[in-house]
Amino acid sequence: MTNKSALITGITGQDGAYLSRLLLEKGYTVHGILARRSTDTLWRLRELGIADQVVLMDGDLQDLSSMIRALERSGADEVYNLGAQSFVGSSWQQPILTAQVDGVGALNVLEAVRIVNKEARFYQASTSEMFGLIQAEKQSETTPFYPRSPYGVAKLMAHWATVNYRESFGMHASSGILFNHESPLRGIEFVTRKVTDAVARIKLGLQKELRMGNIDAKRDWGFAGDYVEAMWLMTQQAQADDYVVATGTTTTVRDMCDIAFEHVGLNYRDYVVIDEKFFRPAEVDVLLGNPEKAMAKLGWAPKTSLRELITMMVDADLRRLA
Ligand code: NAP
Ligand code: F7E
Repeated sequence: MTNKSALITGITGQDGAYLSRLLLEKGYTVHGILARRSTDTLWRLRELGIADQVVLMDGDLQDLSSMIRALERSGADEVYNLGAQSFVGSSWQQPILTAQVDGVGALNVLEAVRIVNKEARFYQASTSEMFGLIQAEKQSETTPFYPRSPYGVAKLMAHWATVNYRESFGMHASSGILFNHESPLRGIEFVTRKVTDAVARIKLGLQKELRMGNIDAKRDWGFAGDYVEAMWLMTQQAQADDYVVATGTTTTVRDMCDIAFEHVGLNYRDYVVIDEKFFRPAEVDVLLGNPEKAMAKLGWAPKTSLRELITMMVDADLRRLA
């Protein structure tokens, strides 16, 4: 057990909830930034039964002063920057907000760490979306980036800011280039959860069809619970570095749908309707990560197959709706 303190931006998100649970289990005092909203955003922390075990502080990634205050008040030894406008589809509608939160926001956290405690270890939630129009069949830490959305562009800024603060100020700043990771706590707008929620509704007679965009897109999907372990392992290393975190297998959205519908004895072809509304101005057709460095240096490995993940999500949605 440790007596360290951690600060998590994005604590109310999918990864924030799983990372909080992991750090609490290890004995950390967990602090989190709560961005002001008119709705209740604590449902994930409640589902994991940890809402009253974390210390929440008002703040916004766009407000440097609130980040400095959070660093001072938490006395954080480790800072995990998970906060973001994380939905790629929305980033074309809100490109400037996305740049401010996902790009400049990360810089605000790096500045707060540099100003308050340069020795604190920093983790940046980078993304496979930075590879976008892929420049290698299997993407690794050395694959050139080619983002295809305002989200990918903003995240690329944050990634390079992390590398730059490591090189300029000797900060322990790591960038985790995580491929898609999902769970029963995934936001409903993302494709896996949209599908598992719809499958549960259709099975229970609450919905008739499922309208989807490009189901030929391919993603390297893993389980968020496995991926937060990689985040923590990065901050425990003697040297900060950048790591791809992925499963090393890729699957079409179509085949993911097939797994989800099949789990409740249905055929996706009977329910999925293609709707132009869900296509993106520029698509990332295929992502496939090479996690060899994370496996070799962090001793990390994914533990959950796509079938296990999707069936876990369908079962969770069936339970919620029942
Ligand atoms: P998520 O569920 O969408 O959570 C995003 C979090 O950011 C929420 O807690 C949200 O708060 C917070 N947030 C949004 N705007 C903010 C602001 N202006 N100030 C402070 N906090 C703000 O995302 P996730 O799936 O957990 O992903 C975690 C991080 O990893 C994100 O940075 C994402 O871009 C990145 N990432 C995700 C994946 C993936 O497949 N999940 C892969 C690679 C990278 P509210 O709850 O109040 O909205
Ligand atoms: O889309 C296609 C869509 O929205 C996956 C974020 O966590 O992972 C996530 O970004 C694919 C895309 O995730 C629908 O066009 C088809 O090709 O679940 P998604 P994403 O865009 O890959 C990365 C790594 C992040 O960093 C992001 O934060 O599925 N697709 N039909 C659809 N997608 C959605 N959402 N809805 C559809 O109806």
